[in-house]
Amino acid sequence: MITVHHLEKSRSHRVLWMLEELGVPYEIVRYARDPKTLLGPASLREIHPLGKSPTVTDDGRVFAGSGAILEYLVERYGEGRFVPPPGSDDRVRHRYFMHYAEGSLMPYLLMKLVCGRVKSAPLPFFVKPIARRIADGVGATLIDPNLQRHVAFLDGELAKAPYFGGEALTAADVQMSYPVTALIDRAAGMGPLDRLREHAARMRERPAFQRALERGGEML
Ligand SMILES: N[C@@H](CCC(=O)N[C@@H](CS)C(=O)NCC(=O)O)C(=O)O
Repeated sequence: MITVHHLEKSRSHRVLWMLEELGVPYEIVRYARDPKTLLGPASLREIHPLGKSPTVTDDGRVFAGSGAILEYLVERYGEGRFVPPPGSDDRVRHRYFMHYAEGSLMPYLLMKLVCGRVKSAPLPFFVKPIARRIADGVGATLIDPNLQRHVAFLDGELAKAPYFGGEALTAADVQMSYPVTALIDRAAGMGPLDRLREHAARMRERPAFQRALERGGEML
């Protein structure tokens, strides 16, 4: 039996959704975030040294990292589903978005989140304006211009094909669901979000996505 080590409101939703799409039975071990720091508990480090979620165990093997987990699940249980045919243009696009989600887009979304938290952190009054200035500076010079480019890029990609894996739903749409949801949440005013919103709504309507929400709770 597959076990998903599931941190509340996290990237781990993607793994539950993928398993629901595949129709593979699984059990969930739940972890709560620290209400102040939002970090996961130390007990996650007993499963994998990095202590991150999602982490999955299957047949005595331990897997961490959503992209690697999704690829493993599709390869082992997909029977050819959720990945475009080898050698096709869609396969190239699918692979790109499997890596782009965590490798290219998430770092800016995480920086945006951290800078927002720095600005609202309970700091001594004389430090607060300095911290705010640094966070605003990083936002204006690094984070926001990059997020604007990502929004424009993703809008263009969804104009070419309805899915991140091309013409049909693949694991790339599952992998992209978390950063797309975070982008819609954090990138208001940074460019055209309509196609991204439409994609997110279409994914959310899927019965498997809904079942994952019922079992694991909201992702953000
Ligand atoms: N690149 C990893 C990132 C994993 C990750 O950072 N997960 C977050 C939840 S979204 C986490 O475990 N945070 C808790 C912590 O850092 O203590 C993946 O795609 O799985």
